[in-house]
Amino acid sequence: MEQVLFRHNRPGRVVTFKEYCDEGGFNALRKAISEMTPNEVQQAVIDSGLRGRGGAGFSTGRKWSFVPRDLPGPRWLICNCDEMEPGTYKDRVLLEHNPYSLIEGITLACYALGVRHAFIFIRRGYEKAANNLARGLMEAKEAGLLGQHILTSEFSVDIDLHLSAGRYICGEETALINALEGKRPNPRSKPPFPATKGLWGGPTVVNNVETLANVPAIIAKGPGWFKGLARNAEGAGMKLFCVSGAVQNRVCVELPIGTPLREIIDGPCGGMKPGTKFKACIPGGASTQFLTPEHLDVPMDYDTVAKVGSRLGSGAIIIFEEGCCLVAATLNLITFFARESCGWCTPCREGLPFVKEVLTRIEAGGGEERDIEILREHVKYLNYTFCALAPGAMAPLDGLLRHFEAELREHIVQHKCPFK
Ligand code: L3W
Repeated sequence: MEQVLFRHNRPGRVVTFKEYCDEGGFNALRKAISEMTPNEVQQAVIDSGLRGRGGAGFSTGRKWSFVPRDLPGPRWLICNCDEMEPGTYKDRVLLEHNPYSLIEGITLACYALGVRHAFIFIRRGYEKAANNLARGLMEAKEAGLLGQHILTSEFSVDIDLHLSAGRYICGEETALINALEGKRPNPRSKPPFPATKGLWGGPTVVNNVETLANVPAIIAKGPGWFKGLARNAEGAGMKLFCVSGAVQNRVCVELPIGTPLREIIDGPCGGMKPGTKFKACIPGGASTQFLTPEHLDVPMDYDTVAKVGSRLGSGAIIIFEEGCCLVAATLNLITFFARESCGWCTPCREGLPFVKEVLTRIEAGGGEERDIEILREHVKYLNYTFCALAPGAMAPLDGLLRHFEAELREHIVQHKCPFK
């Protein structure tokens, strides 16, 4: 199968700068600088249908187009490598094998946007990925592909690697911007969106690693080719899916967007763990809704997954088997979100620990019938916050209430977890 992001991968080691260049690496940058205007690069990304791979799935080219080009003062690009969504490890796998597609992608994005200074915001725990990037940035600079007068043109850009102290909230774009400014990472209210008012008040684009790493191939081979890689008309391009939970092989694979869930499980994952049966999954990191056996043939693209009530999110699929308690699984996720809340918005700060308390009680057998309504109300009210953390935390709970209310009720009626 054609690979875009994993094309240069070597088993068990990082691709070298020479190998990447020998396989056509940095030719997209050469092509853009010598043959394309910045607007043409942006238009190619719009036409490719590339959507943000960090979780929200927003059109990348459209996001770029929001950046005002006529304002005085600098504008910025930030690559979000603060990957911390539970179950999500795709950007780490990508960068441990190849830092160059990202470096080339960032440089192309800066060319399109007229940005002179970009940052890679990476969590400190991603040591191997950070080392690969640091070396890659040096190699690209020495080869004249980064820094002043790239490929002897008028185009110059610097990329700084910023090691984050690491909290989940730092992956939220406005909290990330505050962190980069040296402030406490509380999210900012949107609008204004970062595209118009972001880092130090300047127009700022924040894109995920996987998103930017796709850009060189789009420029090299064209937007039509990229779009056509998807399995269906709703999708565009490839997607990294990282699968964990009750499958035979827990893998991070690159597949066409729109590949049905069943094929991902039965193919690269080698099926369910022996003796287990699929009960449910969370398709795109912890802040998405449960999918059930009736969704096994759903194509994994942004629009179709949204139509069945969930989100493709980051493409991190967590699989649960029959006999596994989804109340406990949801409690586990809520515990994570409650801990990671920055505490800025009251519904999030107070609501998440309360939801955790209610679910803990139900799981321990002390739940009451009215708890179900209380949980339902919180799914509704925890949407009124600056950022997506609390609404995201409510997604699996909402899914639990929609698809597995009977399981919640069993806990209450039996005064214990029915799976223990
Ligand atoms: C200008 C408009 N820009 C939307 C931009 C906005 C953002 C993007 C999506 O994250 C999920 C969350 C987590 N003018 C705009 C506009 N934009 N309208 O488009 O925006 P939105 O609001 O749909 O989503 P969001 O709040 O940014 C929602 C996940 O994303 N998340 C991401 C973490 C990512 C990493 C990573 O990449 N390493 O950690 C964080 O919350 O799942 O549910 O850029 O500015 N009219």
